[in-house]
Amino acid sequence: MDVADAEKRRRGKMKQSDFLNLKYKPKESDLICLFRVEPARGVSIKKAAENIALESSTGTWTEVKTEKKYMQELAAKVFSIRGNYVKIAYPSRLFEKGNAPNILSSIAGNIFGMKIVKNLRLEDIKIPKEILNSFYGPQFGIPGIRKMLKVYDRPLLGTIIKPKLGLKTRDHAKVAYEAWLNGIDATKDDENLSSQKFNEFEERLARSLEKADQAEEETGEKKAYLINVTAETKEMMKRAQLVEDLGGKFIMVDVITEGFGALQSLREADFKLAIHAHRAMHAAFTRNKKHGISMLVLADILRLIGVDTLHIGTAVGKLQGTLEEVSELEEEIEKKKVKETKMRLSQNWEKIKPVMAVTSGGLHPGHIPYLIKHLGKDTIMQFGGGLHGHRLGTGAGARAVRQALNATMEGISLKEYAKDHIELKIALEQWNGVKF
Ligand code: CAP
Ligand code: MG
Repeated sequence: MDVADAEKRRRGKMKQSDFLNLKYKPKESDLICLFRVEPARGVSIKKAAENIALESSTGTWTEVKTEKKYMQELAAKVFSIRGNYVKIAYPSRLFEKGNAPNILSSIAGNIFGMKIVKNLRLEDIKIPKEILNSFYGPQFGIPGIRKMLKVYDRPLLGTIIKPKLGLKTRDHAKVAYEAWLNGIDATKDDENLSSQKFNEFEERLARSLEKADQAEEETGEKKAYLINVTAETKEMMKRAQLVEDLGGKFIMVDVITEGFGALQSLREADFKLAIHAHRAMHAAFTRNKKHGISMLVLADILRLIGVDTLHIGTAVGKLQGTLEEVSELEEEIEKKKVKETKMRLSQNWEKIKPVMAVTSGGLHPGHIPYLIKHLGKDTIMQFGGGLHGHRLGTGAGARAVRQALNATMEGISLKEYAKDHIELKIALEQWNGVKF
């Protein structure tokens, strides 16, 4: 082949610079990613950004002979660089519709390990309508959860049965019953309880549902039991089926350790069950502000796949997350339209239902006024230690939680209300000074 021919061929191929076009106007159908990029020493931000775009779409570290001209329209494009913040547009044809792991393998895949970046964080994603439409989204969402529990005008109250591991089944169900009876709407398993020998799934399910029915009859309120179905995928599906067969209405899954593909299988099996998403392990990649994937992105993927309730943090409890971060997360999962900020992209969720935010981790009744003030009423407030640790036990702990909620809803200070509510009084004495 002569030199001119070779040159002609080469012109049909992509160059690294094809992945950077600061004049590019993203199309409605593009998926947009906002990255925070810290290039490696001696590398320009443009070069680093270009490499992120190519590695996460059609390119690799060198031009390859196998490229075809028809692929050019699939290249991701860096279209904005502001300080360390880089926006990249991905044509939606790059992705298989309705395949969450596939999308993540591109936009949150190899790029985090590239030597050309010192640190790289995927801050947010904006999902186009045609990708939104290829997923199920939540089956129940906030309105469905409220309808299920017949609670429309206040936050829902939940508890995690504690100790998190070790209770025998009979005791586990008894603790749940005590909590329901004394004002709690939903009791749930802890993230690391599945079907250990001391508390096996089937028996726990049967006994707890029986106790939930009993509590419903005695209180006249609706009660939910969120049993943890996290397991190997087929086993998880079997467990979910069993919950449906025995008349349960809610399940919980550790969505990160379970995996996005398995979660999709669960959602798309369309059991008549709400899905509570516990996010154990998320902080391994969301906590570092310079590197990894933000919780906002995980929340987007989880809303897309279709969980009904999702942990967002507390701002005041034992686990990391500022009020600003927790509030942004709540907006991301609960609103129909989310506005753009420096750290966040806009999103129109179209027909995808809102996910109810769960605030949990080191909470006690004294936190309720703060939580309602800052996070509003569309939350599930969950108390583990801050309920079962009450000096007078689970029943009193549950009453203290319900009293603190009633006081706040009636606009009365907890201190005032505690004067004639002994359980709340004790809870405040016990925990108001605790610092994390
Ligand atoms: C809370 C909890 C939850 C965390 C999860 C725990 O118990 O059961 O798993 O809230 O964190 O095991 O820590 P306590 P996040 O009420 O006793 O703290 O909501 O941030 O995902
Ligand atoms: Mg837990």
